[in-house]
Amino acid sequence: MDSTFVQTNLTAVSNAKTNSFYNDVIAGLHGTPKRLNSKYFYDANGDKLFQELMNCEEYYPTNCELEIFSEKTDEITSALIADGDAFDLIELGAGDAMKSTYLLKDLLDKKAEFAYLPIDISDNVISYLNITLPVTLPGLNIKGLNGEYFDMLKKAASMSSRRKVVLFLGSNIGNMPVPEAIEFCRELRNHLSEGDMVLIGMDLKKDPKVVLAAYNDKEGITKRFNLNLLERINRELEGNFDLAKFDHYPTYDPETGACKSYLISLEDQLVTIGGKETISFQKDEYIYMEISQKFTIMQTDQIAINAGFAPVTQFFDGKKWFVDAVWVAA
Ligand code: AVI
Repeated sequence: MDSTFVQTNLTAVSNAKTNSFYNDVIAGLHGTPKRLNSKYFYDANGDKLFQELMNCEEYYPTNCELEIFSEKTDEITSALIADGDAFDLIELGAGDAMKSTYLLKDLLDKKAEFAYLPIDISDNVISYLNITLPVTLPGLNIKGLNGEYFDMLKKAASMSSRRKVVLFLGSNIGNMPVPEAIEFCRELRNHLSEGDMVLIGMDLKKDPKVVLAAYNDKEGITKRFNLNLLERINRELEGNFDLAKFDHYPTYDPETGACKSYLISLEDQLVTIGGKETISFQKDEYIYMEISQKFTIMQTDQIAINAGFAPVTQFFDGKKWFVDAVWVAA
């Protein structure tokens, strides 16, 4: 293939990505209230900050889920193997696949017949997994898929007719408001067939002080994680946010389980984006940045049923702060 053609297409793809980022940012900041979509947190710097966050003292969800995967490996893989027929293990947003590596190793030890299909929006992540996992896990049949979740699920379905087991870990589902989370699970169900399974990680309601501290860490990593999106807008969309003029404000409502993060404008100010859009902020005005929903166990079952799944079993950490639930497509 002509290299100019490849380059032109790559530029077109990256322009399309930049355009939808730009359009979402402008629409969000012109809205009332102002908002930004937390899916844009994860540029290279955001990825690094999230890694730092996962290692910080207050951010418990990662450690809870790691405890479940390391201590209940045998029970989890037995549930996924079910009757023993071959399956595709598909992970949505695989990242470094640290948690799933526990399952992969155990499935290989049990000589289960499966292929691992990690899906991630980052092509760096997919290349990394495609290269490193077969070395650390000899015998692993891996085919990384780079793209949007549902596009890649469709692709996975066209590649094999084997039973599907989908991993959606880390309480990523909590970054959607509950109605959107149900809609997402319904769409997931529509991409699956009866008998396919989902293993979904969900953060649970707990002492409100513990939840709030996880999103208000002493080192200020969560603050930098939120401010990084403004920095990304400055860098990629020619914005001129002055980061020192915004503060991070997390809240947790124990009644609804909604943990929300805001950036607060510290003064009246004007921000320009892309050299042509001016956004005005009043002192104390907020930008709604992210929701990290916490669930009750009953709610997790209700979401499953609402979306066309039947809850099968649940795995908890010792403190019962986090659940990994197994659902089967009904
Ligand atoms: C990725 N997601 C589940 C994290 C969460 O807990 O909502 C993102 C995060 N935001 C602030 N800290 C962590």
